[in-house]
Amino acid sequence: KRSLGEFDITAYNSHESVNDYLDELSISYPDLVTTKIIGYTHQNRSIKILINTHIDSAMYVNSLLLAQINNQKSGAKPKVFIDGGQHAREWISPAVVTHMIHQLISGYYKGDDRLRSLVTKYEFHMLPILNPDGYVYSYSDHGIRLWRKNMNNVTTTNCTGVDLNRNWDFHWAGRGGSRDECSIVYQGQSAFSEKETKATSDYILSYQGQWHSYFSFHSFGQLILFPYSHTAAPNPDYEKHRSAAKSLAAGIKSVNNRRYTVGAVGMILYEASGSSESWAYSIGVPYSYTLELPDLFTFVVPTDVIEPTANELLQGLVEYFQLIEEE
Ligand code: ING
Ligand code: ZN
Repeated sequence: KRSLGEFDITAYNSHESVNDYLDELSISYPDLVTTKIIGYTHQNRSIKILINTHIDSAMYVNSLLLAQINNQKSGAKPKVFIDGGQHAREWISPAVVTHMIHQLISGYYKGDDRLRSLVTKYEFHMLPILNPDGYVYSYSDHGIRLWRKNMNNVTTTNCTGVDLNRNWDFHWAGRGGSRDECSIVYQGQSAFSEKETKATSDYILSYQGQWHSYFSFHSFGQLILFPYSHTAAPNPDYEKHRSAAKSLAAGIKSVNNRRYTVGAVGMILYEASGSSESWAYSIGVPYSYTLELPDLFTFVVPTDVIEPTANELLQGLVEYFQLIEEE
């Protein structure tokens, strides 16, 4: 069996080796990270999440005291959910989430103050591959590289699967999804009909009220998108979402000069109902985003884009949290 050092963090890895890597991290750094299986797919693959459970003792005691002073219920750290790989063909997304996990851990041990403060102040719940069956199909020599949906109800090629980002329970079956099984944006038989969206949303709901932010990584387009997605109308927190997104974009740009465009999904992209970020916002996650990673006009991105993208996103997150903390 492969050891930790053998995982190639700069490559596109199989679902199995990403999951093994997460477990190896939790074994090598038990005081920093834990993994959890949050559910199983239609083809019985595990949906695995990694959490930085580490508590810096001084910070933690401080937050408990503060919570007492402010008469709050708990001194728990604000939680941040990051998922990738909701769409099978968008390989850069799981690769970047995995790379960010790697950097957060190695940055922590190397004493990178920037990353240290991130994992000390926030509890990251990171799910690199939300759609394992689709990813495996896209990854396989016998599959279809540009597959988007999951692999529920395998029939003739295009009519297989559900578009997971049209299956969430917020304005499900509104504009931008399809009732046609053979459509690339097939919304499923009902909201949360799919095991992947059901498992992930149940997990998020189990910590309802504790989330600070939700991020879903897709490709491509270099966009930072926020609710609403089912309509072009602005959400009630539009200005707040926009200003936080702008600091995320500024942090990203400061690293490799890559420019991200900021806006509400329904305003700057297209109307798409039943998406994860609008659902997360609807259940009370204060800040919720879909990120469209670098725009090379294709889903097939060379591996040398992975690391710079992870680097700039981490700096983006640093500046994003700073801005929100200052408000
Ligand atoms: N794009 C997204 C999609 O699901 C999107 C765009 C973002 C829709 C947020 C709804 C909400 O169609 C890709 N590339 O998947
Ligand atoms: Zn996508």
